[in-house]
Formats: sequence, C-alpha cells, structure tokens
Amino acid sequence: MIGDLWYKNAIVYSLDVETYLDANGDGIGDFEGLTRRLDYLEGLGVTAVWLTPFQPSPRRDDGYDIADFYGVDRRFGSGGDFVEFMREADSRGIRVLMDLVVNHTSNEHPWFQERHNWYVWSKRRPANWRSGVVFPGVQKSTWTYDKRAREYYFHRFYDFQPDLDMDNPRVREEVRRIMGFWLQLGVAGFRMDAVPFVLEKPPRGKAKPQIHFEYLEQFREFLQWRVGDAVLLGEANVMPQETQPYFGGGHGLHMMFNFWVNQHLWLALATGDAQPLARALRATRKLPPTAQWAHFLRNNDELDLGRLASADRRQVFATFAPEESMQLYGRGIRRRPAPMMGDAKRLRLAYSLVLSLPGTPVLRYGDEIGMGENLRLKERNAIRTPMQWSDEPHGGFSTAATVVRTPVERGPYAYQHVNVEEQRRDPTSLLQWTARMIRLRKQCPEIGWGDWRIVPTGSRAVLAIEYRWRGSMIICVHNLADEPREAKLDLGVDMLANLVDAEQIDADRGGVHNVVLEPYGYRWFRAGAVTPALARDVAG
Ligand SMILES: [Ca+2]
Ligand SMILES: [Ca+2]
Repeated sequence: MIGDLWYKNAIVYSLDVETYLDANGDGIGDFEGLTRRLDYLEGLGVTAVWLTPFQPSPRRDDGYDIADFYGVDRRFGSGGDFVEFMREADSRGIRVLMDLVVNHTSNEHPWFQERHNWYVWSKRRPANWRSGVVFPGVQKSTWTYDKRAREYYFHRFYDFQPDLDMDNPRVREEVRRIMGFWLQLGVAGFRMDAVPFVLEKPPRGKAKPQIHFEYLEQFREFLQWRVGDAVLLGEANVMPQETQPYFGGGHGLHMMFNFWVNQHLWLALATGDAQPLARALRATRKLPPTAQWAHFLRNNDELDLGRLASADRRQVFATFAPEESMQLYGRGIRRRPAPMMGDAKRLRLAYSLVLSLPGTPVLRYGDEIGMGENLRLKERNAIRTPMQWSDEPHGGFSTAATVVRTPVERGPYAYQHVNVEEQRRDPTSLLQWTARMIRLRKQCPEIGWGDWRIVPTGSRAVLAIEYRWRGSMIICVHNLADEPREAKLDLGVDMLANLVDAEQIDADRGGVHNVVLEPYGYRWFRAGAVTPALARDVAG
C-alpha cells in the first residue's frame, strides 16, 4: 500500500521540453535532448518530472492551447522519440507526469469547426461578457463572437482558447480517452490544468456558479481502473475552506498545489515573520489520508498573490518586485526566486522550507542553479527561458543561430555566470546544495507521511515543524529574519541530532532545546540518536 502512494514522498521537477535541450540544432528543445538529460535529473535526485504541454499546438499560450490531444508536436520530435524518452525515464525510476489541459482547446483544433456542441455557445451576447477574465489587462472578455457559427463562444482564458462543454457526456468521455491514451504510453498521472474552470458550469447571467465535483470523481475512477497508482495533481487556486470537495474524501484529486501556503510563504519571506505561513499551514491541514499537498516556491506562471490582503500583497511587491515591469495582471510577479531573494542564504532558506513543508515538493527547472528572468520577454515568458547548461552560446541549450526564446544573457544571472557545467564542479554551488537537500528529504519520509504540528519557538521569525511517523520524529527549524535568532523548543525528547552537520543539542534541565540560528539559518533534526531511523522497519 505504502509503495503505491509513491506521490506522498516524491520529488517532482517541472520542465518544458521546448526550452530544456535542443538535440537536433533547430533552436527548439526536443524529446531527444530531454532524454540526454535524464542522467542529470537522476543525479539531482528527482523522482518524477512534470512535463508542461508538448502536444501539437499553435503555442500562443505556451502549449496550453492544444490542437491535437493524441500527438507530440513535431517540433519536439516524434511519437517514437516520446516512447524512447518514457522508456529511458522508467529505467532510471523516474515517473513522468504530464499536463492535462481539458478546460479548453485551441481555436485551431478541428473540433472547434466540426463538433459545435462540444463547446459553450450563446446566440446573444451574455450580459456578463466582460466579467471573469483570467488575464486582466491582456484579455478583454470571456465571450467572443464567432463569425462562422454566428454565435458567441465562452472562453475563460484567451479568445483563442474556447472552453469545452464539460456538461456534454461525449466531451467527458473524450477526456477519459485522452487519459487512457497517455496512461497506455506509460505516464504516471496528470497535472490537471485549471480544475475549477474544468468543473464549473459556464456562468450565464446572475446564476450562482456551480461546480460539478462529480465529474472529477468520474475522471479519477477511470484513471484508477486503468492504472492503479496513477495520480491527478490539480491546479486549483482556491480558498482553504473550498478545498475539501476537490479531494472528494479521497475520491477526487490525489494532490493539489497549495497556493494558499505558497502566497503566505512569500509574505513570510517578505516580512521575516513566520506567522502568516504557520496560519496558512494550519488552515490547510485537513486532508483525506491518501491525499497530499504539493508545495512549491515558484511554478511556470506568474507568482499569483491574488489571495493575499491588498496591504500584504503590496508589501510582497515592494520587497520582491518593486518595478512595474516585474509585476503581471495586477496580482502577480514574473520573476525567478534567485533574483527576487538576491541573497544566497535567503534563497537556500526558502528552498529548505519548501522541501520540508508537510507535503510533496515540486521544483522548477533552472531554479536548482538559481536562474534569473528575462523581463524583455512578454508576460510569463520572462521566466520560461532556455535552461542554462554551460557558458557556450545560448547557454549550451542549442547550437542553432537563433533559438525559440532568448536566454538570460545579460547581468549577473546570464548563462555565462549561472550554468550547470560550472556548478557541477563547485561543491559549494546551489546545484550541489540542492542535490544534497533532495537526498536529505528522501531520508525523511516522516515529512511526507507523518503527523505534524507547529512547535512554539518563542520567536516570531522562527518556524519549527515537528513530524512524527512510526515512532520516529523529525524537527525542521527555519529563521526567516536577516538577524540571528534563538529558538526555544519544548519537544519532550532528550537529544536532537542535526541531519546535515555533526551537531547534537541536548535539552536543558527544564527539557527545552535552545537552538541558535544564524540570519536565514535552518536546521533539520532527528529526535534521539540517528541510528533508529536506519533500523526502522519499513513494513511498519
Ligand atoms: Ca530541436
Ligand atoms: Ca470551463
């Protein structure tokens, strides 16, 4: 059973084939290139990769506008290249998750012409045609007139992404067929895009929004009949009190990105106050036993701060994205973590936190070497630049004269300064540190499996989380302040063994551990001696 719930302790790494490595020199990343880098990913220690969309697409929204659900975009290789990649990943024990983008299709998908009733139409322009846009400032409406059909179609996102009508049983049947196709090719599950919008009844007039959670349970049931340990990892940026129906008591999503914790993590980093993060963790504590949160620092979109109170959001902007060009849609930040933090110690603190939050960590390509952004590129493309492998032209991404997206080639984060090749040879590099921390996280299954509680520390800046599982106990302590802090921990145990350094802390006479942390310092401890963990009976 425990082995089947592999996602409880996975290390997920997300990437876009288009910008990872170009093997055939046409300037576009491809599956052959990605396959060549599987040894790199294995060395880093990741156990699963999440591929953003690679199916045929006009790519007006970076592939989230799919024109054929059953193929591989020719620019990235053939179906054969995909299968070779899957086989090589499997031989290294790396699972593959892929995006399932079924809220909408590209308007160039043949269905949009041929299957009228698979989409959402209105003969008249709905009164709310301007409301509910997802990309304010860029997208003007949610209903657009189609000259050919002489009707208005609904699009929650851009006008070139018409929404599928999920109320049509034929559409839901097709979604199952898409899942079945890729499961048969070996994927371990799906990162389900825009889940609330997939399940919503398209809003017309003033009717109360309705969300069909039963559709989600039907998708999961199908998935598990086909492949028992396959998972759905959902993107649903919802309030804590709205999350339960998405998990469906263990019959809905297996995992969900924790956007609530993510936004409060950034608030905590901006203010040096751990309390907002502690509150967010408590607010999202409740989960069915087989479900899991996915925690992340950054994903492939803007850093969405829309759920924060406006004063808090302003503070995060002021700290991490003071210039308007760094902000997006009035709610988010289009930067990478390394330049946002500016400080190497603070960056490591942030990743140590993400790796130790109760859940499964999801990392993003390039962040393991501290890549920056290219603000000259439009909207979210700023953080979707080619992976920086070396100091060769285009960062070693491609030998072509021109490439699919301009890499970061100016300033301190340019590929000449920030690249894999250099960091591979430097034991103090972020890359080597990340690999060590991933190894450490894998040695602490208590974090993914255990019961956890937030331990009082006597300092607002210090967050301490205790995890207990099968008689063993881990404590992770993080100082968010740029000054030293002392944490006083009352844990009811004698000795704390540092899992990184040869440090051991005994409780004082009152049973309290005094942990002194440097600015942005962090510690991972095991309670008691280190050896019992090695002797732990895996079968329990
Ligand atoms: Ca290529
Ligand atoms: Ca929809």
